[in-house]
Amino acid sequence: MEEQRKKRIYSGIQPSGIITLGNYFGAVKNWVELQEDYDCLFCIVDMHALTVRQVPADLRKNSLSLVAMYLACGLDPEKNIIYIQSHVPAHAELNWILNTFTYMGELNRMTQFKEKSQRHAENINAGLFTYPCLMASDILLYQTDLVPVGEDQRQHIELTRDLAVRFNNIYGDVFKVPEGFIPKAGARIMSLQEPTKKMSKSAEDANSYISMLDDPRNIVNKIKRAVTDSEAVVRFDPENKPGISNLMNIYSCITGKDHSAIEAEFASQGYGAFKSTVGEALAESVSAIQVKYNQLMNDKGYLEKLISENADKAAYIASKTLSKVKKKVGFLPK
Ligand code: ATP
Ligand code: LTN
Repeated sequence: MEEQRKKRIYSGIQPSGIITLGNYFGAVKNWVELQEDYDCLFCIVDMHALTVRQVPADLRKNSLSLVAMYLACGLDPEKNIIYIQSHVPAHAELNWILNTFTYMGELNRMTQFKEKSQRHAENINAGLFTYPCLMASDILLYQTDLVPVGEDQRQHIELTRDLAVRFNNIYGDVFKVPEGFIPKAGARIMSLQEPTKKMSKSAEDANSYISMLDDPRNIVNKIKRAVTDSEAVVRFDPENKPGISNLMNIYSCITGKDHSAIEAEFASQGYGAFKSTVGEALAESVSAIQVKYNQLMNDKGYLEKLISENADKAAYIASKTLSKVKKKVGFLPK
């Protein structure tokens, strides 16, 4: 029997800082689990990162660092195409075309746009507004089946699906209509200081997030300082106890234990003991990743060669979809 082609996965992270525990549990950890069964592309979306002003040297540094982090977390560079978005011009080209198929009203509804325009009131640029069109281009260029992301990206995936269907209805079957894949645990890790907001790598207060490169002692301290409540009972109740529930989610992601098992484990203990256990467990798993990360960062030549080769592989796949699209919309062949 003919072997069936594996389904394709596509996902990406912005090199807008060092990735946090939220990016790890919401995205990368799941990619690692899925990589065996799918044909995967994992992108460093540097063009998306430009929607917020970046220091050029830092953007370069963060981009290469994110490549190393992907590998350190367990993505296999032989099995997956790990590459930099700006190395493949097809993303920008499809983005333009999809802009012309997206309505202002659709983009106006995006909660990420609303949230980021509040946070960056001095720079509400057109790129921030059309950000979801570029994300749709990333996904649709590769005829993606599945997009593993955190909960905050659900709305963008819906828009991507709408655009694919809209385009296909006019021009025939050009794009595969992708599905989102949002994990059960870890899809929304919250800020340690304001547990009703999501943890974000570009937040101002470094105590609000745990960076994957934080010193292990600092991780333990940040968890100790995490905002909780005064009830002193370890109980899962995101509405009334967002801080404790967030720490329970984090602990659940590390250990695989469910909420009721965690409640039982800490039934007769206060928050102090619970926080130390979570902090220590976290510090241990993050420092194992850091050891690999540091080794990889000592061989920048290897990382640069990898992304250069992978850009060619990605560009080849992307070019097939892009040529089809150009033909359909009526561009004259060269
Ligand atoms: P920024 O702060 O620069 O906006 P971010 O930390 O929100 O960045 P992204 O690069 O936008 O991260 O997201 C990369 C991936 O991580 C996406 O799949 C996103 O859904 C996931 N993710 C981001 N934050 C969290 C979180 N707090 N919990 C779970 N998943 C998250
Ligand atoms: N918008 C995403 C990052 C992103 C992405 C993608 C995720 C850009 N392109 C394609 C999945 C597939 C975010 O997390 N902010």
